[in-house]
Amino acid sequence: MGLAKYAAKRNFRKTPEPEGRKTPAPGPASDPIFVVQRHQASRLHWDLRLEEGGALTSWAVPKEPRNEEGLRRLAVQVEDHPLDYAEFEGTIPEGEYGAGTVSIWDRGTYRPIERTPAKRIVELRGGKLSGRYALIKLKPEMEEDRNWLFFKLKPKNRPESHVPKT
Ligand SMILES: [Mn+2]
Repeated sequence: MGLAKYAAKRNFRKTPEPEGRKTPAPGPASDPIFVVQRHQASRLHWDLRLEEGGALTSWAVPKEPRNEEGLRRLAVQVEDHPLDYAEFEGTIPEGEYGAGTVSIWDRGTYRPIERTPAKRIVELRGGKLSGRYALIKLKPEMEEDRNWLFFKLKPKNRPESHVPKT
């Protein structure tokens, strides 16, 4: 998606949000990160962001995400954010895009399991969210449709559970 939309929506003389110019160099073979930011804007929501290809692919989740299998949350894809947005906490002033308070609700690394234009399967390793999660686009045939579902998957049977006890 690129970061042009992110920059176009914001006036960096007025918002404390990162401009996203610097690209933090990750260590060798480091796992990608994820963050969930609680955003008390005109409507409270949680912003889920996954590091993908040098930026943060982002979804706004209107209800608090839960670490509970099968509990589905609507997740509306929004513009990609720069990587350093993962560190951002603060107040976006009144009148600016996304005006309100942003705080980090959860963060960690994740393991990408599956990635298509309409699907993500990830193993999140956060403080609140941990385990395998799915993001599924509701209308994959409609490129402009932004609605996805976000939910936790049941854990896979461990291979050792099939080994007969001796
Ligand atoms: Mn937001």
